[in-house]
Amino acid sequence: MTDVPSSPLSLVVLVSGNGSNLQALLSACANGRIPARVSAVVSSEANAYALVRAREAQVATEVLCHRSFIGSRKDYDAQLAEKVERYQPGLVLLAGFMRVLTPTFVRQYRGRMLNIHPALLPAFRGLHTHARALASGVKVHGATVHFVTEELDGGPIVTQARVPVLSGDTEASLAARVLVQEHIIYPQAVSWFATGCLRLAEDDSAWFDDRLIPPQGVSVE
Ligand code: NHR
Ligand code: GAR
Repeated sequence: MTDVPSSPLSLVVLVSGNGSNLQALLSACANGRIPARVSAVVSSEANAYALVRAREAQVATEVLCHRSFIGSRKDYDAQLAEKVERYQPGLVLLAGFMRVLTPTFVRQYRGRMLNIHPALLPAFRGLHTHARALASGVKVHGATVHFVTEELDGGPIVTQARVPVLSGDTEASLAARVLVQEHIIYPQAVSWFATGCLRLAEDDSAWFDDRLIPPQGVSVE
C-alpha cells in the first residue's frame, strides 16, 4: 500500500518567546491563507507567551525547558525531536526559537524546516541583529525566511522584506518595523511550501516551482 499523504500539512512551530510570528501563522491557517494546520507548539521556555497563544487556539503544547535541562545539546535535541515527531510534521517552523540546533536534528528535518531571521541575510547572522544594524549604520534592514541547514542562519534564502532604518531609531522601534514585515513574509513562505511551490534541492539550493531562488551575495557587514 502506498503512503497516504497526511492532509492538510501538519506544522510544528518551535518557539521561545512572545510568539507574534506564531500568531501570524495561526491566523493564516485559520483563515485559509495557509492550507495547513498547526499541530503543536514546542517551547524551550516554560513561561513563553507563545504557549498562551497556542492554548487559546486549542493547539497542543510541549515544553522542553533548556534552562533546567541536564544533559548535552545532543540529548536536548534528541528529546526535542521525540516531542516534535509525536505530531508527524510535514514542516517544522522556527519562530523566535533561541537555541542553535545540532546537525543531527537539522538533518532529520532537511528540506522541511524554515526559520524567520530578523535581518537581511547574509548580513547579521546570529543574535542582537537590530542593535548591530544600528551600530553599523546600514540604511536598509529587514527580515529573511530561509531553509534551516547546519550552518547557523546560513541556509538558502526563500524570501526577504526590507525596511528603512530611520534617524532616531532605537533597537525597539527598528525591531517593531521589521516584525510587521515578518508577519507578512513568514505566512507567505509557509503557504508556498504547503502548496508545493517551494522546495530545497539536493545541492542546498531553494526553488520556487521550476525557478532557482537566487542566492544572496556576500555580506558587506
Ligand atoms: N540551528 C541551525 N543548525 N541552523 C540554523 O540556521 C538555526 C538554528 C537554530 C536557530 C534561529 C536563529 C535566528 O534566527 C536558528 C537558526 C539562536 C541563536 C543562538 O546563538 C542564534 C541564531 C538563531 C537562534 N542561541 C544561543 C545558543 O547557545 C542561546 C541564546 C539564548 O538563549 O538567548 O543556542 O536568529
Ligand atoms: C522575531 O523578530 C524573530 O525573527 C526573532 O525573534 C523575534 C521573535 O518574536 N528570532 C530570533 O531572534 C531567533 N534567534 P515572536 O516571538 O514575537 O515571533
